[in-house]
Amino acid sequence: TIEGKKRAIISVSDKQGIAEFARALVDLGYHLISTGGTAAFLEEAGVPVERVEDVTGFPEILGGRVKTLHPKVHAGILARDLPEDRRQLEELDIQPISLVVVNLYPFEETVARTGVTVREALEKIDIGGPTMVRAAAKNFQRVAVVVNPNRYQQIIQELEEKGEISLATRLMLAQEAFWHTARYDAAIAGYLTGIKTPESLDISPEKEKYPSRLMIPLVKVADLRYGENPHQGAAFYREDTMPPYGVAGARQFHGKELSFNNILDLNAALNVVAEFEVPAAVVIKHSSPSGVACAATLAESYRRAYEANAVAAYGGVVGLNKTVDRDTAAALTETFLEAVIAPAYTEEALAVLKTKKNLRILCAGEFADLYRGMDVKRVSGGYLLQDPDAITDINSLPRMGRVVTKRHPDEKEWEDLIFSWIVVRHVFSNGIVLARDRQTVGIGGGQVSRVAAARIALTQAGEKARGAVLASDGFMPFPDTLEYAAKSGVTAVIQPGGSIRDEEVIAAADAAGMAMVFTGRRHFKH
Ligand code: 93A
Repeated sequence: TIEGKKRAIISVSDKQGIAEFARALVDLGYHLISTGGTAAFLEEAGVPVERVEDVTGFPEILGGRVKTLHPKVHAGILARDLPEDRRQLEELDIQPISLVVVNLYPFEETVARTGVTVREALEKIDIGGPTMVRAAAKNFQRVAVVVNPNRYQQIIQELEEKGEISLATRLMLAQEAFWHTARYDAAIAGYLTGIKTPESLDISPEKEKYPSRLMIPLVKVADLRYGENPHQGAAFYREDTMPPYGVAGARQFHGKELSFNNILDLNAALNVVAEFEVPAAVVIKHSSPSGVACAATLAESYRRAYEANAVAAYGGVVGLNKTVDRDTAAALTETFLEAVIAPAYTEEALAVLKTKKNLRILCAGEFADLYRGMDVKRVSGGYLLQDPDAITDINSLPRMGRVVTKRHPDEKEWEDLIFSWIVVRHVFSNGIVLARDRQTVGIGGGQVSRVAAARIALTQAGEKARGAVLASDGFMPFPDTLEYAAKSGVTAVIQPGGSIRDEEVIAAADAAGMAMVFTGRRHFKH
């Protein structure tokens, strides 16, 4: 074949882990070639390397802009294992290279810093690195390319076990490499597109919040059996972050394969319970909460969330915001559920839950930062981007909210008003939530009139509406919803306010002896 001694070129900006990796390669019989900084780093670590200048017979020039851009390097990478290619390499005294280890100038990290000038950013556009990466990836039939330092260990292990990097691994590495350079170029294109004053390279361009071109790198998590309905094909993708996060980063411990709708419901479940500091539980059906509750213990929270609408909860998806203990697990196994998601589970709890053969058990880890980046919605021919509807600062609500009625909410009402205001954010508009003792007693959502949503919530609550509070995701355009609620025994209301008939609505609340809070902020959800 083409190979004599195995040759690897190593040229990395991120030097983490490279000394150990390079040493292991030398131990496996590789001859190493490196660019200036990498060579110095490896020599310092006592790893023998040959400088790329000594291979090319040409110095690194133009302040490093031209280091590896040379036929001795690129023919060494691109040569096929064909008689004609072998002959040409021999004729021109070019040694074949079988492993390329490159990570690029940190362009994204550089432009993410504030105050970086265009001139500085341009210097961080790597040319030689991606050229080697793309050449090696193109030639994956013979060459392996490593762009991701997380792969070093795996590569060494494979070399130790099999004596070579398999074709399957080389293909996988090539895929990773081209995604890597594609993303790299997208970041550069995005940055350059944001430059409005090309005359001066010595200013730092203002960062656009919504870029004029958008590229979101996504990684496939799994092909799904089907989509929302069995006749629709589907797959699940996650954002290309390390580590993965949110519902896309959750680990499944047990149960049947996740379905498309399970993932939507798990997402909704996570979003609701992540709002609460105290133990909280939610049951989700069709992306909507059927019941939400807080209590002193997680088990009690779950029971109350379930009982909030026991009919709907059958076959639901449950979200919990604390480590699931045995009591909670026991309660969860009492009925049929599709899936449960929580930050963690005790061993005992898992053992109990696993007695349900099909129950999908998901571990989400800590809930930090569920709302990273932009919220995206698809429309025909395009996408809408917006800031996520940020989590309400629960503690500031009583101060933020303005009491508009003669009577002020008492302490218990305040607690329920805050609770219901948090929940109503997660109900499709028009949304109405009735709550009592931090348990939803009626939820009306996805209605085309507010009064219809209120009717559904009040009918569902029945007697439980007595002494409950009401949250409305948008303002009440007429006093009708409020009058209807008062008649059913609702004592306090929270809503954005801002209708031209606010005065009439306030008068109706005063007439009924209700307390009402205006938040000044609405929470539509579509
Ligand atoms: O300026 S470059 O685009 N020109 C090159 O020929 C070249 N070859 C490798 N940058 C080049 N590299 C990059 O240098 C690599 O992608 C790597 O990020 C970096 C390693 O340089 P050093 O070994 O000197 O630290």
